[in-house]
Amino acid sequence: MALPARVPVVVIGGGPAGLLLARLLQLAGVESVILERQTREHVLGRIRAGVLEWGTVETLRTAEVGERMDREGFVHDGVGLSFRGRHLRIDFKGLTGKSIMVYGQTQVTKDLYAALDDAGVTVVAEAADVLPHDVDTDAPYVTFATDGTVHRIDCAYVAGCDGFHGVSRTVIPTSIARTYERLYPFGWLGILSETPPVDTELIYCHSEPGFALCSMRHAMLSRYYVQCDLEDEIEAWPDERFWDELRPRLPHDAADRLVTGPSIEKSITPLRSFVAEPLRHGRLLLAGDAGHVVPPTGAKGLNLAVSDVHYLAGALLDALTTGSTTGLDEYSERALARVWKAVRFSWWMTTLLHRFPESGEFGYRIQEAELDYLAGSEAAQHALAENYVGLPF
Ligand code: FAS
Ligand code: PHB
Repeated sequence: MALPARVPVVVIGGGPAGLLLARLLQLAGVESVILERQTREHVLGRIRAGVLEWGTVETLRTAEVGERMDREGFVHDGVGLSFRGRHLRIDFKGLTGKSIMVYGQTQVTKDLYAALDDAGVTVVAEAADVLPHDVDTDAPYVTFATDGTVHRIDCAYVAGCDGFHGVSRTVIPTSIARTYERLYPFGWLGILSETPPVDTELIYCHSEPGFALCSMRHAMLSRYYVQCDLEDEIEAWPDERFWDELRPRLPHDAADRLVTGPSIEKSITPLRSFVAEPLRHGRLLLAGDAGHVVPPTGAKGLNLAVSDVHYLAGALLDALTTGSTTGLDEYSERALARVWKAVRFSWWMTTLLHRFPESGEFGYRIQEAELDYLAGSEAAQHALAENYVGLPF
């Protein structure tokens, strides 16, 4: 692969954030190179988010990668919350005028890769030892190795889109970087099964045994999650145990409709809230999970990556085409303002719906009281709805 010696932007990370940023830059005529640590098969094999906020839908359409999403995605006008045998529907459309799109992150990633390939954007897979250099100067560069050969690419800016475990955040001096974190005392065990979903919309379940979520990818592909112990190993969860654990957490009608089948994917995800500040250091900009992580309860992770990139793409284009760095100077504060509101919402949904061992029965009854209040308050439902469909970019 012939690599350029210099490009305006080097993007570290070929997940949704890095791919979308490179796409928006390319559509504006700005060249970039994406350096991805894993193989493309590995990236596309990840099963992650399933819900797109409407701002994300519109951004993907702007990036000219929304055609398959519009054809194969499912527009949902609400979600269900179940608790104490009740089923409360939050009417997004009626309350906010907005909907969500159910379309897997895997498909979003596939669509972005296809568009970047068609446009001839350089995506280096299996890039090892990626490292940004001199990001606090006007001449940053990035080194990495492929097939044992070390390469260097000079650039004007480095976009750190390499996720929570990436390298980009580590080059910000500890004297400058501030981090905020909350670890939750449980994880999510998720499965995919080629079975019909239990309902036409998602159901978030609060129950004595613990949290569960019923989601889907299409009419014959269901996505389920149950709250599990942090120490749980996937080997201790044969399919039969999963279904036996899921069923009692569902509302009775959904439990009666549940169609079980072999899992085609099964994984355990730890839950954390994490924010790194600032999202900029010199000519290094962080976007997506490289800068923040949320528990998936609010379906915000992927959507925050999109809003970060929405802000960052505009700021980079201003700097590269007009020389104005105002957008870059404001990027971190602007992105973090939206990030923290989504971190709060994700924390709130998680604390509302999961069993917290240390909170005991009092904590469980408080959760039921809050759900009962939600059921009786249009104002409370409106607040949940406007956060879930996505606050304005
Ligand atoms: P990503 O982590 O997706 O992408 C970063 C990329 O950088 C990866 O491809 C990685 O291989 C690469 N990389 C890392 N280090 C590198 C290095 N040193 N050099 C080069 N490349 C490097 N969100 C939801 O909304 N709902 C969910 O249900 C949900 N489930 C999740 C389950 C799991 C297991 C995880 C980890 C996350 C989940 N998320 C979920 C959040 C997830 O969707 C993220 O928010 C989303 O992937 C963010 O996209 P990126 O910022 O691009 O980060
Ligand atoms: C999913 O479908 O994977 C999904 C949906 C909503 C969430 C988390 C995950 O909050």
